Amino acid sequence: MKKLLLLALAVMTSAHAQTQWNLATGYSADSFHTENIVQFARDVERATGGALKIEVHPGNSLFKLADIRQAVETGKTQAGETIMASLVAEIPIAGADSIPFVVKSYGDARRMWNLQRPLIERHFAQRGLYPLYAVPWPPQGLFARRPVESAKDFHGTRMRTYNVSTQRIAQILGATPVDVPTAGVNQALADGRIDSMITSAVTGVENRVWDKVAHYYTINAWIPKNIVFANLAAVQALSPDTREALRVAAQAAEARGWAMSEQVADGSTRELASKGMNVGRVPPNFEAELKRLGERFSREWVQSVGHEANQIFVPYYFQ
Ligand code: PCA
Repeated sequence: MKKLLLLALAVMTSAHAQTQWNLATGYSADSFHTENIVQFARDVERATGGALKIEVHPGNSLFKLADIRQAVETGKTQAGETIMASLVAEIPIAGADSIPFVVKSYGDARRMWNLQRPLIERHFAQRGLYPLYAVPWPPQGLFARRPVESAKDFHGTRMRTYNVSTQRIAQILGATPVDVPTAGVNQALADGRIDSMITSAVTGVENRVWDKVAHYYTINAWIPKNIVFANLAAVQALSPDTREALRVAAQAAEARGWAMSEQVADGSTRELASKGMNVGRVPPNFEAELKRLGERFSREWVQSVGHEANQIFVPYYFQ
C-alpha cells in the first residue's frame, strides 16, 4: 500500500514537472510594458497548470537593457525584453520602426509590424531566438527646456538618446547625443546633462520631468516597439502543450499591450499638460526641417539595410 502511494506520488510529481524561466527587462516594474509582461507570465503559469513559471526581473536587475539580447541568445537567461531598434547592429531590419515620420498612427504601426514580423522571426531563429510578442511605446515627441523654433536651436546643445537610431537623429539635428537609460532621465535633467530628448509622453511622466523641462512638442516622430523573446532551445525543450500555451498567451499579451499603449499615450500627454507643461505642435518651418531630417535618416537606413528594407517599404507604401 505504502509502495503504491509512493508510486502515485512520483507519477504526480513528474506530471507536474516544473520549468522555471527568468525573464530580464530593462524597464521599471511600473512601466506598462512590465505590467503586461507580468500578466503574460501569470497567464502562462495558469494555462500550463504551473508547468512553466516565468519570473520577471524588471529594471535592469538581472541584465542591463543593452545586454539582454545576448544573455538570452547564450542561454544565460531563458527570456527577455528589449526595445527592438536597439538590435540594429545585429539585425538591421529591427530598426524599421524607428525611422522618423514613416509610421504616423497605431494603425500604421500595426501594418509595419505585420510586414516586419516575418523578417524578425527569420533573423531571430537564425540566432537561436524565439520572438514572443511586440508592443509599441506611445508616439515619440520632443521634450525641450527652451522653446524650439528651428533645427539651429539644437546646435551646441545636448540631446538625450536611448539607442543608435536616436543617436543618429541627435547628430543630424546638430546636437551632442548623451546616452541616458529610461529611469535616469529625471536625474540627467536635474544634473543639467541634457537639454532635450525625443521619447514618449509616458517616459516623461514616469520621470516627472515637468519641473525641469517646460515644452513637449507632439511631433509624433515614430512608434518604436519593445519585443519579448525567448531562447529557442528553451522553447523547444518545452512540451508541445506548454509551447502552445506560451504562444496563445503571447498573442493575448500583444493585443493587450497595444491597447494599453494607446490608452497610456492619451493619458500621459494630458498629464504633462495638467502639470503645467506647454504641450503643442512645433512651428511649421521646423516641422518641414524635421521632415527633411526624417528623409535623410531613412535614405541612410535603406542604404545600410539593403534589399530587406524594400520587403517592408514597398508593401508599406504601395499596397
Ligand atoms: N521610452 C523609452 C524608449 C522609448 C520610449 O518611449 C525611453 O525613452 O528610453
